[in-house]
Amino acid sequence: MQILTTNNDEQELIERVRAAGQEHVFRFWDELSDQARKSLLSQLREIDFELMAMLAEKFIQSGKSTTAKGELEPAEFIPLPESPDEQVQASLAREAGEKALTDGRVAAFLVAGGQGTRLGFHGAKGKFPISPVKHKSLFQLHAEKIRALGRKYGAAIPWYIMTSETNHKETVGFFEQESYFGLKTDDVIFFTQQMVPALDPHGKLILAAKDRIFQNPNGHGGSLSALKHRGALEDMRARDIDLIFYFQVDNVLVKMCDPVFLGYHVLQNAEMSAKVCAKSGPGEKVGVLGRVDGKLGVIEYSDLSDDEKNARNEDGSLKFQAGNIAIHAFNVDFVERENRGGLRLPWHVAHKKIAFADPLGKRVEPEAPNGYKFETFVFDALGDAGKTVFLEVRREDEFSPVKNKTGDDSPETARRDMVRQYGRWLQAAGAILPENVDGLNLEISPLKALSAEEFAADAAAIKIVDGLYLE
Ligand code: UD2
Repeated sequence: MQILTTNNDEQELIERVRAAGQEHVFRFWDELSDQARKSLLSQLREIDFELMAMLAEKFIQSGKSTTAKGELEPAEFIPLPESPDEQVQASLAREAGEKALTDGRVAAFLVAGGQGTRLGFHGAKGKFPISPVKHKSLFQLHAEKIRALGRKYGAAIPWYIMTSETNHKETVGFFEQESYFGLKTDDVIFFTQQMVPALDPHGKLILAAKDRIFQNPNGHGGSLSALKHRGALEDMRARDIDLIFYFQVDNVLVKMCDPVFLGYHVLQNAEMSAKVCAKSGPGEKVGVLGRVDGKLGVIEYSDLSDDEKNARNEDGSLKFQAGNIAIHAFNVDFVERENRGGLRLPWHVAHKKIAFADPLGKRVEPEAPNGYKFETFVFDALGDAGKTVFLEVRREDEFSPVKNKTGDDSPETARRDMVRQYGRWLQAAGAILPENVDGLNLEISPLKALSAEEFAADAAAIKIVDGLYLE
């Protein structure tokens, strides 16, 4: 096929595409308007063809569609504080974390570039209305926690939000529409992550439409390069911030910028840290923090054999028990270093159904997986950190993600877990509630209290919603 443009740059790009064996993306060239041609070329300009060739070779041509499993070992973590000494350590950590917050050294960082396909919600996942009474969105809950912390510590906590091309406009538009939920607009900074094309079983790019190549966000690992390349690290330095609290959009119980966690991270001179929750049982489908061939990281659920899943320590706890709840602390310097010479996180592959344009340009929804999507994962950076802290926290206080439409990790379980948390706070403050609060409709705004202690300290000021009876 002869494709000519009058522009030298464009001609050179077309030659590059051809040399990479991807000429088929011009299949509809003759039918495309000038604008559609420009759009196709601008997508192609951003594609790293060397990377795509490497991914095709590594994951498709070699016939290995999964990452090889190495020698697996569990990782050590700081357990929930029980002994007096552990409690002293935890309160020292809290002090150090609170000092970092008061000194304005901390930024909140939300990764919200994913597509949320499992939830079946059309739109940016953070817009999902989730709170039990007021139906506040995930974004609003996170925003109010950040506002409350800023107020409490008397220092701004800038909030960096990573989106992707799939939801950037919609996300920013939502914040504008909601007046940034009362946050200062200067303190909410949006930026996009990069996209990466998927490949078909022959290593070819997939046309999603006549003028569009199918691409997906490059995984939450892409947040580490986006922080650098979209100018967020520079912005943090200008604000004298050196600590980043990383969280995911779907966790309704996230303990925002938890001072105890940040404090352990600071006191132990860690570079990247993670929170863990004990797995609910051998079958729970979460990744566990551990070592793969000696290197710290997350062991995917699917990489553990049944024997490994069921293996127990002497005290009866699971050998691989440190469930990853995707909450991290990073030093700004560490993220900078990870980017030196280009981010080198390993790629992961998933065999997926990808809608494509047939030879007539008509969109086809395949019935079986027809392509390979690639992503990098943020936790793969753990092994690069000089020092890490893994801190165990209580699931009921800190982790309830909204991932699926129904069943586990769904809006229903997230609301249930919120109501249970508010119920515990109310009970601790002296409210008389039935033992099982699941049928109740409770909500406490993060602007009123962020913890049981704060709630109890100010219980009189709390407005109880939905007819809850207090004696
Ligand atoms: C992740 C972890 C899992 C466990 C769980 C906790 C992986 C592979 N697994 O599962 O071990 O810790 O979370 O909730 O990570 N995102 C982006 N850009 C992307 C992809 C994702 O910003 O390109 C964001 C997404 O918006 C969400 C978060 O990352 O906030 C989690 O993404 P996910 O839903 O794909 O991860 P999941 O549930 O498979």
